[in-house]
Parts: sequence; structure tokens; C-alpha cells
Amino acid sequence: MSTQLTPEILSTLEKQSIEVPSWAYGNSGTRFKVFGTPGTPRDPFEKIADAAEVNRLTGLAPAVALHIPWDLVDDFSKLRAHAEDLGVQLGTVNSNTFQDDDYKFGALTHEDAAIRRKAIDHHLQCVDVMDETGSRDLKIWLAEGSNYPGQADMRGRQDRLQESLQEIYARLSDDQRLVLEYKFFEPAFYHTDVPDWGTSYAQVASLGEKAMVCLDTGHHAPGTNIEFIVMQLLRLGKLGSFDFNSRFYADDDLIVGAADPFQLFRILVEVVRGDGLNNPDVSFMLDQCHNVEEKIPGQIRSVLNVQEMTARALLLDRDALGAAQRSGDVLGANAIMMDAFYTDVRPALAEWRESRGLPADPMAAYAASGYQAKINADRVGGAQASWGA
Ligand code: LRH
Ligand code: MN
Ligand code: MN
Repeated sequence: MSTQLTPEILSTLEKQSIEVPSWAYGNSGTRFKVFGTPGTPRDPFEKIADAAEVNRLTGLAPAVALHIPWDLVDDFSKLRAHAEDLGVQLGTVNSNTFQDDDYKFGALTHEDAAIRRKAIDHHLQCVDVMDETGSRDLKIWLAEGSNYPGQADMRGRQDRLQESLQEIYARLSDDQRLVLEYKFFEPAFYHTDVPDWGTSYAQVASLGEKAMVCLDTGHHAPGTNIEFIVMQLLRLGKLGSFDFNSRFYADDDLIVGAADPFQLFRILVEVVRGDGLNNPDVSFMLDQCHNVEEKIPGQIRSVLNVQEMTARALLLDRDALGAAQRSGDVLGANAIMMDAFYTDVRPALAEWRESRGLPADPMAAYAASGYQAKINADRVGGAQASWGA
């Protein structure tokens, strides 16, 4: 076994788990076109089966996030048993207040109490689902805001948001959590009610300990120093989860680590620094859609990218870095970072995987498995599980 990855690093990597989103397996696209793909799951049971395949080949993805109502089934205990039979668990439950005419001008922030009631009730229903699935986290992303200055009372909307969240928070059991996701724009373009980590932090901090911030890597303006935000939220004990993906322009939902592997490395360096790795308080999730590439291989690639960049972050010589930082050795400190980033850990990880009974190359193993040919033949008329971004 290569000595590059020490036994300590390997035992840390062995504990890593990344939750995959059910919607990554469904057809998705842009607002221009949703392309159908052979073998697309027709129901949540088939999405779970595909997710289990990712876990079987990588050992990295033991939980699947659900989205309500896309993954609504008559009996969640059956879905749970199905997942457990396949070696995975049902994970975070995502609410949806962005596909209903009533929510045109807001949901949890709406001026009309009846519409707020409906949106709150939807979240209470999501918690009912969590009780059945055994899920810990309710993830809330809100498509709320306004397009024109003067259109909305931004202050009043923050107050109503807090009130609505309080009611949802009160419904959680002791071992459940609420994570509030921010996004800087879209679908609203002038103001968004939860646009940034500061707003999410302010909203969840006044709810209580079971409310945390969700950081979606694609939800920032270009040039934002995301690793700084990671550092700060970990420091404050409020980083509840990541939605990993990558972006070139907007909320692209592309494969994590594809657009900017160095950014993913820098984020993971701060995660390790802030004790957020393999920390049950900080869940690692993917929030991605595979519009033109194959979906299951797209997910396999994604979890491997996170694993590879985690390994590189663990290789960082922190003692040497600390010494360089303290002595004001600017270029020396930077070189230590870059040494870790540029280390190719792929051969060592392949060897290690094999030693644990996993395929050295999970992408090749999937291609050779015959799974895709089987689902292409078995499944006709796949479900659409998508949004524009
Ligand atoms: C919309 C979004 C968001 C959520 C998901 C459910 O931007 O992608 O990131 O996590 O929908
Ligand atoms: Mn997200
Ligand atoms: Mn998004």
C-alpha cells in the first residue's frame, strides 16, 4: 500500500459519508428543455435503488435525501424498508414551496396569513414524513423575494419568516433539526428573503440549537470566498449541512469539484481545520442534477471527487503551515497549501478501495456491471424530477 495516505488518513476517510439527492436520478434540465434518459426511475423506490448502486460501488453514499412532494409515497415505512434492504438510509427531507400558484408572492413570508398557514402546514407534513422515515433533518430552501424595488416590504417579510419558522421548529422532536438554506438570487432577482449566510444565521440563531445553516456551494456570487463562510459557520457551531455542487455562472448544479477543484479543496481544508469532517453535526450532501450526462455515473464521479479532495485536504502539513504563518513566510505557507492540493491521490485511493473489497475504479465497475442495460430495459417512462436550476 502506498505510504502517501497514512493509516490515520485512511481511517478518517473510511468514516466519510455523503448523502445523495433522490432528484439526481430523475430527468432534469434547464427551463429550455428536459431531456429524457433511458432507465430513469419511475418512482421513489427506483431512485433509491439507483442511489444504493452508487453506495455499493463506492462505500461512500449510505443515505438518500428526499424531496416532498416529488418523493411522496403512500407508505413511507415501505420506502424505508426498501432502502434498508438495499443498504442505505433515508436522509434529509427537503420541502417545496416553489411549485404552487399560491406562492407567487411568497410562502413562509407571504402577506396573507392563509397562504402562510398552507406553507407552514406543508413543512409540518414534511416533519410527519421524517418521523416515518427516521430522517433527522428538514431542509428548507425558499424561493421567496421580489423583482422590483418597492414591490415588497422586506422588513415585514423577515418578521413573518421568523414567526413561520418558529412554528415549524416547535414541531421538531429532540433528535430532529431544521436547516435553512440561503441563495443569493433566483427565482427573485431584486431581493431574496434568505440571500446569504448572515440572514440564515440570524433566522436560525433565534430559533434555537436544533436550527442550523445549510451552505449550498452553488448559491454564492462569483468570487465569493466560500471557505471563509465555512470557517465562520463552523466557528459559530451553526454549519448544519453542505449541498455540494459546482457552478460556472449561476446555480448550475453541476458535478461537485468539476468546475473548480481548487475551491473544493480550500473548502475541505477549512472543514478539517474546524473539526467539521465526519462530524455528525455537519452533514455532507450533494445537490446536483445531471441534465446531459449519465446520472448514476455522474453521482459516482461526484462522491469520488469529494473523497479525493478530502484526502488532499488531510495531506496538508498543518504544523509546517502554522509555522510558516506565524513567521510571516507568505510564499512558504502558500507552497505548503499547493503541495497538498497538487498531490494526486487517485492511485493510492484505488489501491485502498481494493483492499476493502470495493472496486478500484467504481466508474469502470459500473460500466461493466450491466446495471444500466438492465434498468434501460426494465423501466419505461421515467419520472421528471427537476427544476430549472
Ligand atoms: C434550488 C434548490 C436548492 C435546494 C433544492 C431543493 O436552488 O436547488 O438548492 O436545496 O432546490
Ligand atoms: Mn441546494
Ligand atoms: Mn440550488
